[in-house]
Amino acid sequence: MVTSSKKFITLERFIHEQEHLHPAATGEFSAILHDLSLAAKLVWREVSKAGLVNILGTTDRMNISGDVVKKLDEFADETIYKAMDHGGHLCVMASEENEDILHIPEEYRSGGYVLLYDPLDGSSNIDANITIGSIFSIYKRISPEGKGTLADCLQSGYNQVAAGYVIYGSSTVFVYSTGNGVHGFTLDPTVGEFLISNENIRIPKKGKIYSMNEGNFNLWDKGMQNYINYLKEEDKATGRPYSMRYIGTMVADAHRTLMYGGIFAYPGDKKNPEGKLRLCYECNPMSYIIEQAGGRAINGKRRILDVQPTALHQHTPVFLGSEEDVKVCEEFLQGKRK
Ligand code: AHM
Ligand code: MG
Repeated sequence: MVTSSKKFITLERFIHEQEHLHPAATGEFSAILHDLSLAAKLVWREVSKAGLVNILGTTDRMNISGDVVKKLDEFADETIYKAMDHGGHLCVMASEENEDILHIPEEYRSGGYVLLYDPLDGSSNIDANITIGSIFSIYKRISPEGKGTLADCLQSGYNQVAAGYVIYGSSTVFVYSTGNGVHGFTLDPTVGEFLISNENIRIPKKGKIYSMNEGNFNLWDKGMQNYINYLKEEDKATGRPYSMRYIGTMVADAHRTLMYGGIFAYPGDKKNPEGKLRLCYECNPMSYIIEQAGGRAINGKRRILDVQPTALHQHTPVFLGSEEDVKVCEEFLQGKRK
């Protein structure tokens, strides 16, 4: 018999094995991750059909079975909510697509956890068939019981008990961490399972790629401009000039940064001093993953995960990636280097 060293471990089994590392675990938390992986498959199924909608016949936003065709981001938003609302493990949710917190329907039990999610990140890329993703973040509730509250959702990122994302790219990958390393699972669509593909991902200490919307260069402050000019200078010892890669989907740009190293940023600028990305839905979960993989994530002044959110949809500048790259960037932002 030919044997191979490859392990076929499903996400489901991996989650159970991780649960056994914590003797006090109730299984509640594992159940949330299971439900999320189901939501990811349902969203993937729709995302992968996106380009076919016109071919399969839709008129006036009605599909062939007579249902109204929803925008993909609305579909993803509802799908994730519905996959998660009845498990009995969550007390409240909040989604980037909704202004207010989302309560668990009265008929279902409330649990001990809180879920925040960005259902479809990079949605402006959908029509061009460019990679998009979903992002999630899980906290323990701080309210004592009953319905979850806004305060449950407005916790600092360091309180996250798990975070992750799903990237719908050339393959679909589910990446998550529960504070015990970062693990990636690739969807095998033929069996409908996420199989382990990247166990214990570590971000390189330093990379050679920078990723940001440089079209905003003239709106950035001097420190940021100096940093970009520095990255473009030639210097063999520090591997410059760096390459620039920018997809415009945070999930994809952050995932590449996680795998290859370097830096991803969305700085504040003259028009939007707090940048474009959201602290609770995008920056906290991504910062958690990057830190768990050995990287660094700051808002220019401090660690992202230490920021106390004051509003669900608040924005924050973000600089994340390889430890060394983010440190050098920070020195430029703080005027220590010019
Ligand atoms: P979205 O959540 O509406 O898709 O917007 C967020 C996206 C991020 O994925 C990405 O990093 C950023 O917007 C790109 O913005 P820009 O087009 O300004 O570069
Ligand atoms: Mg987004």
